[in-house]
Amino acid sequence: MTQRSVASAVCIGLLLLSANVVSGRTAGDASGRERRVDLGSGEAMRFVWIPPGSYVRGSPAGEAGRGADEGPRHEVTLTRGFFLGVHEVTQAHWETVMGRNPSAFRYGVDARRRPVDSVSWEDCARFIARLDGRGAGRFRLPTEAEWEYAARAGSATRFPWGDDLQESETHAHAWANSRSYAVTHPVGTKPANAWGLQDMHGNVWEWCSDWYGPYASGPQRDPSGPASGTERVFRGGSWYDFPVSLRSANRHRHRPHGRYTAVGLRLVWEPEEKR
Ligand SMILES: [Ca+2]
Repeated sequence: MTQRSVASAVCIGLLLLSANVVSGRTAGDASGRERRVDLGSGEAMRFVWIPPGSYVRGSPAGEAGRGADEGPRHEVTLTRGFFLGVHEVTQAHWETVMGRNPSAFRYGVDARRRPVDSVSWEDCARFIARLDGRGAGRFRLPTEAEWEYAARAGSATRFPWGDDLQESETHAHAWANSRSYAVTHPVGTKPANAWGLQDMHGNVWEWCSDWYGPYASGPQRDPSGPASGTERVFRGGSWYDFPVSLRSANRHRHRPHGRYTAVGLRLVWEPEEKR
């Protein structure tokens, strides 16, 4: 390809991307709660608007399976709403943006619709930087507080579908051990929560933006975790974990360079225009 034809191809690519951005800004459901951001190559991400509000973060002392780091419970107020991915980032999304697919579960006819796995927190930062350069708005990981707010979707029980003490209902709502057959599954094949989000629980854990640290006591506004740390938070449990790890309040973490077959991500999208 000559230099001129490369330049032409880049221009055409930019025009196509521009068209995609326009469709990203206009496509959505009638209420405007859901939006679609095209990535090119026929791939798109869906986002749903999560309104601002308050909730009680953490678990009560008596919650079955509780970890000590889930308290003290405290009220969190999120003063700003945000667009959160309806689904985990898929292998197709990742490959479209990064040009490669690092997933352990990349084989099989449905692999491209499965969540990307084996991506570190640092890999996610690189993915987001590349997405940000596409002119379709800005992207980021949710804060841990945003993640739990969205996962609970107004619920205060162990899981958004109830306390499920026998954990017999979990598998109707989420991909978890021992009904996941030890693999990830295409996103969006389990029911959505009350706010339209799927697979918040199970399939893959989801990196959050926060450093891991103990909760402070007392009400908090827009918390974003400690200023520094050694491990980053991920949430929600996975195909590998038994249902108890899928509880809304459960917290887990690892060093930011760690890659795990049970950990992926979900994005927040910040469109350029003001709402
Ligand atoms: Ca998940």
